[in-house]
Amino acid sequence: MENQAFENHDKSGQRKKMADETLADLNKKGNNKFTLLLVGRTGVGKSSSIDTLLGKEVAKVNDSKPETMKVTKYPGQTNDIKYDIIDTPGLCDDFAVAGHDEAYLNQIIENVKSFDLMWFVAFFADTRVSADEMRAIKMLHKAFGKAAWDKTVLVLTFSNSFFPPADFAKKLESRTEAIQNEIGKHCSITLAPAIPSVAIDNAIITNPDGQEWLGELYTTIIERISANAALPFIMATASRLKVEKPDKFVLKTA
Ligand SMILES: Nc1nc2c(ncn2[C@@H]2O[C@H](COP(=O)(O)OP(=O)(O)OP(=O)(O)O)[C@@H](O)[C@H]2O)c(=O)[nH]1
Ligand SMILES: [Mg+2]
Repeated sequence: MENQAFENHDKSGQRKKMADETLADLNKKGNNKFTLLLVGRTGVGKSSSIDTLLGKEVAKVNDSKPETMKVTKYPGQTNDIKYDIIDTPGLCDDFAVAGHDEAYLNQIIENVKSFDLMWFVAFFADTRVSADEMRAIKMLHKAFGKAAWDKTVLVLTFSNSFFPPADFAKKLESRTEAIQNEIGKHCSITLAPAIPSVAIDNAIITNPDGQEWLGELYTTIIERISANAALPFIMATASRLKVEKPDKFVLKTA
């Protein structure tokens, strides 16, 4: 018993040492940060989703409609890793039409020099891609070209608002395809179908199929985030990771 406790203590000591060395190495190389770009209509849960992922309040959760279209940067730091969350309020909303597109596009280009991952956030249960989402997709393509879609994850929120739960998997497929098809109008036909989607619900830890969604969101991010940012992202969330299987890490819920 005593030996076991000693062994566990020793193991965690070794892991801490490894983590410290990795951090020191990232710092030395100046590779200790990442940037996430959030896109989606008002109220779809952009801020809530990022807060759930990082386990703390980063972006302001809003119950009212924002009236300004202003690209906002939320800088943060966890475990010595710096990150920028860039929010694009209004980009996907009706009130942004009527000649403002060009101004907003310039604002995006000016403020978002580069990013490591883009979340395209949309309601899971919606039946179609809205006209304003279509416009936003067009603008994003104009701003970043097809490279943007390589680093995109479709985050489909409010999953438990969907009914009936038995059709969840079918709905996930059709909703994903609809958004991929819209993106596919602008980039290559092979790129769009490869954009992954994750259904989530910020109010409930499971999806309608009973599966916890946070682990899948986490692993999908690791697969899509730019190569340089993967390790900093893992380090920023390391204290919340648990080993589910020898080769599979998942995030502990907050
Ligand atoms: N039930 C449920 N509520 C959610 C979910 N995501 C967000 N909410 C709630 O919906 C409201 C809007 O969430 P936000 O995270 O502020 O949405 P947003 O997309 O950042 O909104 P804007 O910043 O205004 O564009 C808040 O009251 C959240 O608590 C979800 O997946 N399920
Ligand atoms: Mg928000």
